[in-house]
Amino acid sequence: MSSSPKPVKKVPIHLQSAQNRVYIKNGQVVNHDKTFKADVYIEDGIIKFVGPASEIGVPGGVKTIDATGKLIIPGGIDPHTHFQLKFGGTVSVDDFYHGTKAAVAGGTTTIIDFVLPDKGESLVEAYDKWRAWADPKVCCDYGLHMGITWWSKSVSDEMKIMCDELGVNSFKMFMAYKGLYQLNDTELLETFERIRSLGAVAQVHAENGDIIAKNVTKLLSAGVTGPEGHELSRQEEVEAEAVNRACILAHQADCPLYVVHVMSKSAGIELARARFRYKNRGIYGETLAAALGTNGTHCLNECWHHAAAHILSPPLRPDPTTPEFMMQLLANDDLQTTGSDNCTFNKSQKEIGMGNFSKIPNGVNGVEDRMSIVWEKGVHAGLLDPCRFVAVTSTNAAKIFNMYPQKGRIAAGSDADVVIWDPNMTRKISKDTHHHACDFNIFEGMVCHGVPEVVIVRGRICVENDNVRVAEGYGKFVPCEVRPAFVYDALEGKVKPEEVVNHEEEMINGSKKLNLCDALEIEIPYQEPITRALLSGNACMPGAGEGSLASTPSCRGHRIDGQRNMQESTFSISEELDRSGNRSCIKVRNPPGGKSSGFW
Ligand code: URQ
Ligand code: ZN
Ligand code: ZN
Repeated sequence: MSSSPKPVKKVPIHLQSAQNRVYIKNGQVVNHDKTFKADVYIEDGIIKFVGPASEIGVPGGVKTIDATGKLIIPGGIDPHTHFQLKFGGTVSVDDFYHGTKAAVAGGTTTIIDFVLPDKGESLVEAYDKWRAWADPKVCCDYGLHMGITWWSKSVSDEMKIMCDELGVNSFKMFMAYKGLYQLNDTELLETFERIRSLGAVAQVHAENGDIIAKNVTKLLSAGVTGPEGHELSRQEEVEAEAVNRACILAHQADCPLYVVHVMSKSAGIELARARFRYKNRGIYGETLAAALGTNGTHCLNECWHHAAAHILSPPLRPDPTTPEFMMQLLANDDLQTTGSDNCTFNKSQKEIGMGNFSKIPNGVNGVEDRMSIVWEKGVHAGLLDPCRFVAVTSTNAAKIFNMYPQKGRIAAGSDADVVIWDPNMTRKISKDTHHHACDFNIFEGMVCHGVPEVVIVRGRICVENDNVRVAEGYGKFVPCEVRPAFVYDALEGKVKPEEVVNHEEEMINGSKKLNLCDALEIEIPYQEPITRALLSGNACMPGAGEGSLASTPSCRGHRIDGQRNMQESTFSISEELDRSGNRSCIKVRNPPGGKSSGFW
């Protein structure tokens, strides 16, 4: 073993324009698996060097940034956006320019949007439409998922073209939106089998659309027409049932499944149970900034516009303990990613649903504030460490959709999507200062620790000194190959995912680091079926005390037969919530199949 130190290889630095070359010094690099002090050198949109300053001569004529006291993290990856989506009889106002500008402003440097063909529409034609919309407008790189909104041999055939020729490796099926996008179980099984054969990744919108359709009819005919009817029509168990069913259908088809927008404790538990049942192979879950940063009590607000602005599906839940629970699931690796599902509508657009909550265009903001929300509610709250923050806001999405390590890592050879993150800086969220095109922000007034001080998009400095300077059309489409190793090597048993070993050991000997509630008890507020609530004459808030009278913001009365009676006042969701603060709860004790010290 030579005693003398190896000669340090100097990285040759060619003289080029400073804009192409950025040198970040004195920062703390944070990747999903480790954090370390290092300097970072960027040239021509690629990270060329990560390491000690001694190994790289400080070049002249290069843009140098001092990152003392700051973190150097991979640019955020938001795996779930809907920019300029035609939906609910209108079009979401954040187009691919405003949406990606807002993303970059918040530290996200890659987004993955959804092509959602109309029923009967060719997937390839729909894809071409989305590319034509996005390519000239995007300020950051982007990928595309494909929605399977109808099913036929031709759809199955075109899925192969998406994978082989057009850089799409994931397909989203809907178990809700009956009559619009919803597929039945046979169709779901067939899509899962097709996706498995292509080496792609399945996604589901997991809610039972049949229950929802029935409940919407019952609620409207009983005179419940305001935004408060939205969550009543699709309670937690309606989401949880679909999550469980989707996981079983996918497992039966041996197809990897990514459940999008997991919005409730019940659904999160079902996903965690499936992950444990299948040894973390092939089941992944996403939650949203909305679920982590706010809750469904806003949908009970006396102001119709405020309530309607918080409507998305699956809904925000009225249980105020949901946000922390979802963050704990991310900490436990029971959930893997955070998206935004950014699908914004202005107040005037939301008014389409005035008088009928089922017509309120579904969707909220999130793409700009996602990273700060996760830092505030996760890291600053002591539930996540910085490495886990990077995993759930960037790296895991890159791995699942096969963009890694091009995206999602600070390493030589990776794209120079780099954020200098100030963990101690705070910012106050407001519609008056955000970069969205919409006139509402569901996080209005929230103060978050964790602010992107500098955002570099494939080598271009787009955020610096509180200035957002993006270039429309600078972003590029990121083709995603099939068979992401992170997914398929685990699914096919080629690797034993590390966390499976730790997770199992922790589950068996009870040493699981995080126990969400004391000794296996998880408080799930009981929600009475609306059939009983509505038909009980003096309907009361599901789960509240019997016989309580009140009136909802939208409904001033209904009779036993469900007909609307303008004279009587009926249940008021907000009043019942207040009066029955300690709503009856059911406790989930030892899971079926034996003792566990955390999730099943
Ligand atoms: O369901 C989705 O993900 C799309 C249509 C956006 N809307 C929503 O409420 N999540
Ligand atoms: Zn969805
Ligand atoms: Zn969505």
